[in-house]
Amino acid sequence: MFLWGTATASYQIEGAVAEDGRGTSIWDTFTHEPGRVRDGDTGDVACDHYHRWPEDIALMSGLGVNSYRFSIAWPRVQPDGKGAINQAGLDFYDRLTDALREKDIVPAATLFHWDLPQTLEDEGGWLNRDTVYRFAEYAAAVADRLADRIPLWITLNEPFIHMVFGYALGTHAPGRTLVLDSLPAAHHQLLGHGLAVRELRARGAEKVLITNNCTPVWPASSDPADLAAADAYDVLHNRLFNDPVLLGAYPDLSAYEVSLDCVRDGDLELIGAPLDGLGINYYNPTRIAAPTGEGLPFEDAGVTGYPTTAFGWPVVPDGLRELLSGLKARYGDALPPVYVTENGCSQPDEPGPGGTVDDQGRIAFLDGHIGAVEKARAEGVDVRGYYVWSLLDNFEWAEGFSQRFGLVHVDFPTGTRTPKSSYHWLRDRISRGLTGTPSQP
Ligand code: GBH
Repeated sequence: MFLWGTATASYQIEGAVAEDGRGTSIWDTFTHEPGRVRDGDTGDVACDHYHRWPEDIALMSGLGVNSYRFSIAWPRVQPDGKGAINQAGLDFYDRLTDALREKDIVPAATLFHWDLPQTLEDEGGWLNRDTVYRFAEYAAAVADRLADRIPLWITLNEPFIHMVFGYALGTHAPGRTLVLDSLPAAHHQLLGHGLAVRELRARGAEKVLITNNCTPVWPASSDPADLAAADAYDVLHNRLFNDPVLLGAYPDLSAYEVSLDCVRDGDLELIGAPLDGLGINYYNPTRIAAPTGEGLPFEDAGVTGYPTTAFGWPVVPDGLRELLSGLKARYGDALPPVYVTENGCSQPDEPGPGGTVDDQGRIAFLDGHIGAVEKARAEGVDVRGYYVWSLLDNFEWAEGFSQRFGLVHVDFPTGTRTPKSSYHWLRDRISRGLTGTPSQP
């Protein structure tokens, strides 16, 4: 069964940050520091999904999806990131899981979508190897409670973005600006992934994945310097995260003045444990040129000549086909089935007559990208799922509520939900199925 879904993340939709014993995460801290997030927005209330989840499940049911990717907030489960398990926090995901199953919607749970307990950040966060063992403990606690009913697990969401925005550039929590000294955050997240795989499997989890955000890398020209720069970028963005989980080895990092001396014997065996799938999030390709100054071995040359989303990101549906086929070409038999765990676009807030939201741009975006999945499948890539980011307009990290990715419009702060034109279009598109597969569900 091809999985058609929508995706969300705990901090971006839940709100209820002080309820039922939830602890503080790095995003609570970060959003309450002046100047970090556009307009001072926070996830304190967000979409109030913590209270409105029955309505959100009804929306998914009406949309006709057969899966829902959500994330579990570590600080709800373990308020201090270690020690006692807060069953009241797990109760929320327990209710959600059962209600989804009742509607024949396959729950797909992500264990970590960036909301690290603040207590762990105070001890170094993902730069500290101890966080890896805390993550394994948390994974075990979640699996103890839910592995019997959640068939699809994703250990981490986009460890690259968490490392770069959170630890290298500081535009996301925890707001550190270590540039290339952030690399241990990559290795420790990946090792946490490896240990979590073991805990999930020990508790009978049916399918275990990791989600990496991947981008096709386009050299700005055929000049050897641009080609070398593009290769260096591909290593940092894509291969640093895909190679160790699929091949059990890090790529050659010699283009960078970095050391991975935090890697210990046995780590890569854990990181390279077999997976049941690779989750990939795709937004756009990246065009890379040789550096003009000191520092990094590449420069972002910008993709031009394509329409852009409200965020300014280029819309290149064929980039998804290129990415999927490229993964197959690089990893061959080592590539497990692929799930597109996020794809979507932000659009301006355009309320129309009678409370409607006519987001034709999103319809064109989704139509093109679903077509790209069909083409990749025709080229032999085993793609098993497609999740739209996102079900709801939500808290878009450093951009607060200014970027809207939802199939469903959310009026902030009242929380009123209104399905957009894309919601109705997608319901029809799902019912037509993918080429080469019987119609869904
Ligand atoms: C995902 O990250 C996250 O998983 C999700 O939480 C988030 O809400 C969603 O995407 C939307 O942002 O400057 O043109 O080269 C996506 C990571 C990083 C992908 C920035 C696009 C830059 C585009 N994104 N990237 S461009």
